[in-house]
Amino acid sequence: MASEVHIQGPVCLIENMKGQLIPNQEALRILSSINQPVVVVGIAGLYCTGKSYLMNKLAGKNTGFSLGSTVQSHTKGIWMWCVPHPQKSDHTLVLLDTEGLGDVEKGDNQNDCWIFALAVLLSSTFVYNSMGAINQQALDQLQYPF
Ligand SMILES: Nc1nc2c(ncn2[C@@H]2O[C@H](COP(=O)(O)OP(=O)(O)OP(=O)(O)O)[C@@H](O)[C@H]2O)c(=O)[nH]1
Ligand SMILES: [Mg+2]
Repeated sequence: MASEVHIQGPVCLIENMKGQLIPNQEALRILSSINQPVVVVGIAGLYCTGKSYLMNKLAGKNTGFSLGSTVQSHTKGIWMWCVPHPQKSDHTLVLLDTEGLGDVEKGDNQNDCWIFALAVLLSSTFVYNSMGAINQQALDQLQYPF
């Protein structure tokens, strides 16, 4: 695969503009330039729950996906980061970080559903990030895309 893909940081894959989800052409070009197997790990969950932080850790980095510093939701749309797979030298790891769900200021449940569903569909391994124990509320929130 082209080494340029690896040296880039995260790029926006799906832009969330005025409630519409639009694929970013540059990100699609990067993806189509990868000519080896990919492992796609996506994450979704409530906003401000450390999703971007965790994905940076999965990339083996402290920085990368932009982190929030307030109580407001931070990541918008779906962001992608292509890094070498830590164990399979002939694979590329594609990390997908998504916009947090349940932001009361945004208040767009339908848009949340689309983001959640896209993350599930795009991922070969999907991480549902929830705070604390997996309780009934966390399970109820899994109804988002269904
Ligand atoms: N020390 C520490 N800080 C964390 C951890 N997880 C998240 N944070 C901090 O919590 C804040 C929010 O984390 P983000 O990763 O931006 O949360 P997010 O779920 O991506 O938020 P949205 O993009 O708004 O959905 C950041 O300042 C992080 O540095 C953690 O496990 N340990
Ligand atoms: Mg985030």
